[in-house]
Order: sequence, then structure tokens, then C-alpha cells
Amino acid sequence: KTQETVSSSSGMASQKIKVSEDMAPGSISQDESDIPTLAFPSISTADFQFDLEKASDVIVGKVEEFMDKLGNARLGLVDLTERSKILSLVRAKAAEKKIDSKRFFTFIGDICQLYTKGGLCCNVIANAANWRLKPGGGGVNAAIFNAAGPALEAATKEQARSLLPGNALVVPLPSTSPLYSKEGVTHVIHVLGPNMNPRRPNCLDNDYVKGCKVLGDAYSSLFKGFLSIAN
Ligand code: AR6
Repeated sequence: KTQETVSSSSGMASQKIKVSEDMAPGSISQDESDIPTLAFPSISTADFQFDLEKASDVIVGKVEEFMDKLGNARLGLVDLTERSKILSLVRAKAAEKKIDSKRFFTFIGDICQLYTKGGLCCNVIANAANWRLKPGGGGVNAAIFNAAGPALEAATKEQARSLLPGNALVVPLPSTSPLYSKEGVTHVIHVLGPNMNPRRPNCLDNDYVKGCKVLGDAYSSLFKGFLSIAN
């Protein structure tokens, strides 16, 4: 039997998730940890300065497109604070389209500490990467490379040395990585989104026709990569 409970370990998470009645909020049942789950940040909307309204349309559209391919897997859009505009926009648009909230949800927390701080089991996390697939640069990229340790950089290099906008790269995480041992993350999927920031490479100069296409391709590539691991 399940009930709606607010998972709010350390005040980090405020998304309503289903947990079984006899569990403390924030804890995870065996069942839940078995569900293949992808946690992803909103690609391109901070350092790459992509318009939030347009990005939220792309996210919800792509999630809707992949819903019937998910099987028992689920997707969660993550951001750091409850004031996140992209999370509110996506939540509202997903509700409007009646997207199943058990299959797709939003979650507040650090994507590197979803299990230990938020009680959310995600075996796969996505990274908003740079084209060189290098650590640093700030944002979620710096956070994930820091949390994963040198194992992620080495494992990434084995797969590829660079990424084109609109593409994703699945990287199996070595079990020596703290992100694997502490958080249960087995794969990181690097995603390169479109860039609207003139101080970053390949700026699209506000060309949102191209930008929305590239962002859509990036999410397609991410979700396909996730499904190739999940199923
Ligand atoms: N956990 C969850 N979400 C986060 C975290 C975190 N630890 N950190 C940031 N976000 P950004 P971009 C959210 O700037 O716009 C890098 O320097 C953030 O609030 O990381 O695709 C790379 O090297 C936002 O909603 O990615 C690239 O050069 C989202 O993650 C460039 O930035 C994406 O923000 C990529 O820029």
C-alpha cells in the first residue's frame, strides 16, 4: 500500500513521491531502488543562457514523446532550489498535458547527492557537459566531475574526447567512484546542449529555431542513451 508523502530529508527535497506507508519520509524501499531512474538537469538553461520558457516546452515535449517507451523506468528533472523557475514551468506544463507523475517528476536537490541527501535512488544521472568533456567550468558539470572523482574523467576519455551539440554520451561509472559507492549511480550521461552565451563556444546568437531543434536532439539522445541501459 502506498501513500503520498513529502520526501524532505535535510530540507533538500520537496517533490511528492510515492513511498510505502511503513517507511520514513526520504527513505527508499527495495522496490524503489530497483526502478531504473534517470535524474537530469535542465540542459543549457544556466551558463548557456537558453530561454527558460522555450526550454520547458522542449523538455515536456520530449518527455511526452518518450513516455510510452519507458516501461517501468522513470525520469526526474532536478534543480538546486525550490525557487527554480525551470522546475515550476515544467511542472505546470507536464500537469497540463497530464503526464504520469510516477513516470516523470521534478525534484529539488544536488544531483550529486540525490540518495544521501534526498532519499531518491537514481542509477543514472545526466550532465550538462562542455564540448571537450572536461571537468570544471562551473555549474552541474563541475559538481558531477568533483563528486565522481578522477574515475569519471578516465572513463569518459575511454568513450570519446569531444561531443557535438545535440548529442549525448553514456559513460559507465567505475565502482571505485564515490558517486557509485555512496549514491548508487552506475552511469553518467554527458549531454551537450545548444549555447546562447556569446562567451562560450558555438554561440547560436539567439537563433531559437536552430536552438530548439538542437535542444530537442540533445534530450532525444539523452533519453535513448538512458533506455539503452534501462532495458
Ligand atoms: N545539481 C542539480 N542541478 C544543478 C546543479 C547541481 N549540483 N548545478 C547546477 N544545476 P549549467 P548549461 C542546474 O550552467 O547551461 C558548464 O560550465 C542549474 O541550475 O550547469 O548547459 C559546462 O562546462 C541549471 O538548471 O549547464 C558547460 O560549458 C542546470 O543545472 C556549460 O556550463 C544547467 O546549468 C553548460 O551550461
